Amino acid sequence: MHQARTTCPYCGVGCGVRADIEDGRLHGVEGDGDHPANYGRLCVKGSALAETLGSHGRLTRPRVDGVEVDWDTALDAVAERLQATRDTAGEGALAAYLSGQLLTEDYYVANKLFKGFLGTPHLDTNSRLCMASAVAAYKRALGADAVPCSYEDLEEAELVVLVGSNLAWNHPVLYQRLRTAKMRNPLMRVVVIDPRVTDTCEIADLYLGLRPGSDARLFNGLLAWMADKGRLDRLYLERHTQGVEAALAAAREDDAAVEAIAADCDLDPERLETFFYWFASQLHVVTLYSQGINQSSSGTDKCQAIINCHLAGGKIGLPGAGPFSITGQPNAMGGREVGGLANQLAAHMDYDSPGAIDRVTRFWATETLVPTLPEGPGHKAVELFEAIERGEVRALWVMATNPAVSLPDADRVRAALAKCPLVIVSECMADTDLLPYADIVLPASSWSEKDGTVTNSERRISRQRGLLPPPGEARHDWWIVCEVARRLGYGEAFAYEHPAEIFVEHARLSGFENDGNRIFDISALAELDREAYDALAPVQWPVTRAAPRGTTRLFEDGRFATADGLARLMPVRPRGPAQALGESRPLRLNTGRVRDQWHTMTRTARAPRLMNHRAEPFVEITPEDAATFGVGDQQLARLTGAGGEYRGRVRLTKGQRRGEVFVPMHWTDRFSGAARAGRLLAAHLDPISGQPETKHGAVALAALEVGWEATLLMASDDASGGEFEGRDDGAYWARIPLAHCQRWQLARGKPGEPRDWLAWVQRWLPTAPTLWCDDPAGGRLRAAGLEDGRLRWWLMVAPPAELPGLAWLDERFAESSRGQPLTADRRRRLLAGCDAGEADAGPLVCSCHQVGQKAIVEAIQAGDTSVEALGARLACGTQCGSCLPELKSLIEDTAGADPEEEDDHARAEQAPKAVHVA
Ligand SMILES: Nc1nc2c(c(=O)[nH]1)N[C@H]1C(S)=C(S)[C@@H](COP(=O)(O)OP(=O)(O)OC[C@H]3O[C@@H](n4cnc5c(=O)[nH]c(N)nc54)[C@H](O)[C@@H]3O)O[C@H]1N2
Ligand SMILES: Nc1nc2c(c(=O)[nH]1)N[C@H]1C(S)=C(S)[C@@H](COP(=O)(O)OP(=O)(O)OC[C@H]3O[C@@H](n4cnc5c(=O)[nH]c(N)nc54)[C@H](O)[C@@H]3O)O[C@H]1N2
Ligand code: SF4
Ligand SMILES: [Mo]
Repeated sequence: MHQARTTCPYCGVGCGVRADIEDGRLHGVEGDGDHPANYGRLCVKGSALAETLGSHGRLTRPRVDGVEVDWDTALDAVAERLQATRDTAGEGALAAYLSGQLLTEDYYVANKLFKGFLGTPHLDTNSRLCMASAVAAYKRALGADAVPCSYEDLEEAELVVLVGSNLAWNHPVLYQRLRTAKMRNPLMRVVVIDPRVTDTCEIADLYLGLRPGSDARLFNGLLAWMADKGRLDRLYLERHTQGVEAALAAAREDDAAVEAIAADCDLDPERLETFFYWFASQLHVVTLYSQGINQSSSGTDKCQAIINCHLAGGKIGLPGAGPFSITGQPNAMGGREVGGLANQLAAHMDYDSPGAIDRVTRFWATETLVPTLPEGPGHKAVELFEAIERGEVRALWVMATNPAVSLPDADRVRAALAKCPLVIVSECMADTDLLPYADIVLPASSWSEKDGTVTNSERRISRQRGLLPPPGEARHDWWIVCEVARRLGYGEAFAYEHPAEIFVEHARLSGFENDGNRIFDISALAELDREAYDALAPVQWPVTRAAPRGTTRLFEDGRFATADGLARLMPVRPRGPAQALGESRPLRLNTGRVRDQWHTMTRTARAPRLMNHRAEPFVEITPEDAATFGVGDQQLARLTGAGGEYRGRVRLTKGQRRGEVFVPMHWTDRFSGAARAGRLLAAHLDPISGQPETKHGAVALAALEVGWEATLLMASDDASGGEFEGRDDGAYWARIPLAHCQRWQLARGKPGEPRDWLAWVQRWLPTAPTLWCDDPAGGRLRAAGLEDGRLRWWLMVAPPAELPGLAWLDERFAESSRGQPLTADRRRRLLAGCDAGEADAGPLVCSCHQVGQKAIVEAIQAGDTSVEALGARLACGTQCGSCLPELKSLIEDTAGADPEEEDDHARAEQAPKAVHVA
């Protein structure tokens, strides 16, 4: 057994991981105590990494037109077809769509090939759906896409404002760091600004549950308030910025009275003014913002409104201060560094940066090529698919992202993909919603196999190391790109033998004719040899001769990356969501993430314990709205939006605002019949960044009327999914992988219709029922199929609330797959689904130690009314800590329930501490 060090492939925190390797297998992971992003911590997704590996379900052979081929044939086909498209339709017909989950080296060569050698500007990335507005605002305000802060600034701040970020679920390790810092510093305050009460509110001193989309009004209001109360840092503004007067004038175009702002944002004026006062009276303020700000048709302005307030108060370039855009994907930042957005060229140079086209042309030595470098920006993600729809773009290469799911108006995207004459997909997994649209499928290596670098949210470059060989014929993304480049005749420019060589070239370009003009400069790393690259310790850019050990904080001298060194405050005029509510679609749709899943679930759904926290697609809504729309808790509902329908299970929550619903972004056609959030959203874009408005849809809600519901468990080798998978049959199904079987949650028929389930079910069960217990009058059935005494399937027709805990049954499937027949006693208990006297654990709360809600509630009732006491008794919450907020709210609900308090909003909005406004 040996331990290797690498980096987690999920979120932008970029945690260091130590992996135990033995006999060519990865046995387990733990947090790397020396990595400055996490100092040994990992969240539940990171700690489950070992469970998501294995060659099962992986793509292992290239495919051309549906036929498995060898690599030479596949690479020849890619090169020939790209060349043919370029010959007939011009270079502008070629496009690539990349991802913040590629490594920097993959990204660099793809960008170099498409923009530099194929001569097309149409190379964009899924970061367009994620970071584009944050990037645009940083560039406009600070002169460069440069996150000023570090994680330690969150710990050193006196006030941390979390805007549109559910940090507890989406950047859990950073959240834990903040939580610990807050415990150590009782003076630190945390404000959460989010229309939803999330687990992040656990550490909030003040929660502002604002009207969706009203953030710019709120921060404009703050700017005006600071000016009115004499809280601007006049000296800082004068020396280091320009534009404050215009920004203030724009902010004052709306009524600047606190009451008026509060009314527009639907907030309590006293609480709002408390926030204003806290912000204005502290110098050490970090405002951390994420998709609640970015995923908006006015996201750039919202980011700017936040940055304006920081500049106006001089709260930037100091320890514990700054506007901190947190990145989502592990290498969204690295993609921005190489120029992976369609409006960028390379290494933080845009097409309109003075001399950039000429400089990059010389660096890549593409002077003699026809065509040479593109002259201006290409299509941004949503526009790219519109260009495909119009037939202008005719060849698309997608790497490490799933536009058939994650783009808004996703069915239209699917139609465009279906029409596109050449779709090439580089992917690790064998079964995704995108692959059916691919003419050429290229199997890529994945985390633990890939070798290169990623950059996290605080500009820290870390090595992700290749520890295991890829399964089958899967190959590294950078290698695939270079092989295609060679076949197109560009072999010399792509003759890399190792990612170290690519990284060094990227580092050289960052310093090439830089002269201090581009803040992204890692030229001190351009000398790394392969050994030094392999050993590279995490380091924050810029890394230059002047700062060889990296840079913790930017703009400490008050000089910004603009030509005159001054930061820009900009006038912001608040705009509401572009997707309008109306009679036919009266509810505001919010979409986002859940704690234990990653995006389209291709990896996280492979770890059964990560499926338990939220097993099915859902719709969160207040009890009042549910009553109005005639849907009940745990019943099925349908949402109708701009591009189609979404079906999921209702979860009543008091943390939601009235008139709003929340759905997860994760489910695809692989996991449910109609549960793609992207179908509900219209594609409205920010005019500057091109980022789509995926947080503010408009939907109608109705109950999904069904005749009966069932749960079917099938042995994993029977569960091909053939009957449902990929199909929307108008009813409801969801697939939930368990450790040793597949669970299908089904609903069919019409209320009052004769229950035809036996006939319906038997059609596709692998064997006839061996045991059954029928209650037609009650509409209930339990049945099981055995073969040679081994369990093949188990069925219960009943509402899922009646399900026994499934761990016992899953264990019986495990025995059966080992060839062990059921004991007579267990056979008798089979329809009950548990051993005599065994209790069901209830919904899973702690994924690490698999502790269910029932045990926790019982322990609380028995007197364990603190998270520490629960941890001591049940071990829940003692490993990664991701469930601590949930434990706390269970304690509040069970032990501390105050009957006067009617909802979570009321609880989160407890009256603020006394406010003294100077
Ligand atoms: N578990 C998990 N973690 C992840 C990911 C994952 O898939 N799963 N993905 C990673 C990626 S790529 C990203 S980009 C990040 C995203 O991280 P976050 O931005 O934290 O995630 P979201 O859940 O998309 O949205 C954040 C919050 O914005 C709120 N919001 C909605 N509308 C508004 C509004 O108008 N104003 C304000 N102020 N808030 C609003 C939502 O209610 C939600 O709680 O997470 C990363 N981490
Ligand atoms: N409604 C709604 N939509 C959203 C969002 C939202 O909040 N709401 N958030 C948006 C945001 S912020 C983001 S970042 C996107 C994310 O959306 P996507 O990028 O579409 O989602 P992923 O599931 O991460 O897709 C990555 C794919 O690449 C594969 N893959 C993983 N590693 C590799 C690799 O190394 N090489 C290759 N070739 N393939 C690999 C995975 O198996 C997976 O199929 O979704 C966006 N869409
Ligand atoms: S917080 Fe969790 S998902 Fe994010 S990098 Fe760390 S371990 Fe991975
Ligand atoms: Mo993202």
